[in-house]
Amino acid sequence: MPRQSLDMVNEALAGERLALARLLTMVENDTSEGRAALDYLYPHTGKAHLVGITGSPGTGKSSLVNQLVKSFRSMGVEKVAVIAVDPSSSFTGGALLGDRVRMRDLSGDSGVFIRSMASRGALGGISRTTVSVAQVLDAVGYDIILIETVGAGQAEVEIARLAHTVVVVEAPGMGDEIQAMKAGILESADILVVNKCDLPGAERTARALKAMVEMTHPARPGQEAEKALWSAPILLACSTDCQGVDEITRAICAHYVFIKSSREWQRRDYERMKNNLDLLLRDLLFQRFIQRVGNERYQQVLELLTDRKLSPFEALERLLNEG
Ligand SMILES: Nc1nc2c(ncn2[C@@H]2O[C@H](COP(=O)(O)OP(=O)(O)OP(=O)(O)O)[C@@H](O)[C@H]2O)c(=O)[nH]1
Ligand SMILES: [Mg+2]
Repeated sequence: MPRQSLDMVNEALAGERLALARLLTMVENDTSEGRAALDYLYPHTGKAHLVGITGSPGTGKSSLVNQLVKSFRSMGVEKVAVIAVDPSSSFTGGALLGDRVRMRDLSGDSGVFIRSMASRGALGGISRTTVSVAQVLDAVGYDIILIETVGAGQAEVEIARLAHTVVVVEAPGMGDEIQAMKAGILESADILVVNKCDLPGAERTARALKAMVEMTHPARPGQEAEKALWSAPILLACSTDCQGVDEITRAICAHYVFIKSSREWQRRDYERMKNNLDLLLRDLLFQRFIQRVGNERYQQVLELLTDRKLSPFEALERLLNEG
């Protein structure tokens, strides 16, 4: 690693915020220095509790994250980091700015570090760069890392693969039944929050969720023992006036204790590492393959495919024969 990068990494390890921010940019841009820094830092990872906060747009995730950070800090957690993954920002930048403003009241706290990042857009892009950024924050000593993503279908699944604890945030009056039908979300939720409980219909949403959870998590015989022991609590909160926030913090801590005392922590770590390695491998093999075949040839075959002159399997066969 170049001397300059090594200095930056060591400064970040020593708690220098500017060095950390620069390091994260390198890692996010996936530069060779960024990769070398991650290699160097990797032995320091594995301690942080990664908490995913997901849910439909506008349910109040950022507001809640803001309150959760304060709650963790007042409980005595020394270092809390936030990664706000914002798919919409690549188009407008607006939502990102909103988050910055909302989180401004945390910026005076030296125990808090906030990182907003635009998702890469590419398949698996959210998780790959987010995994790396989380690893850096873990390595430099952040105890809890809250990762906010907007739940747009695939994102919940990705966040579930990324985090130790998944908090799904819903809000009343957003088509409860339809929302709850997104069973994939409920499958991956460790904690469910009905935020905006100051608005009418919160209790009804909570009941609808409860019914859905009972349907998707029936206590089946033969189910993994660890899974059967944790049933996702459904908590009401109002993040604009702090109501119910400490209960969520406590539930997150209780889930931490649960996964640490069972085999869940290792299982999730393994899943996370495997998923990340598979993504890296797929990316690399694809890139190598395209290099060998040539992008032009790839486009030609793609055109034959779209013109219905080749079927997908025939296209595959042709590329493989040439690669
Ligand atoms: N009434 C009420 N409004 C809330 C509450 N929490 C957040 N809001 C408002 O809901 C709007 C969206 O809040 P955000 O925290 O940005 O929601 P988000 O889920 O992060 O939004 P995206 O990141 O864009 O998906 C804002 O206008 C908040 O002020 C709440 O508990 N009650
Ligand atoms: Mg947000």
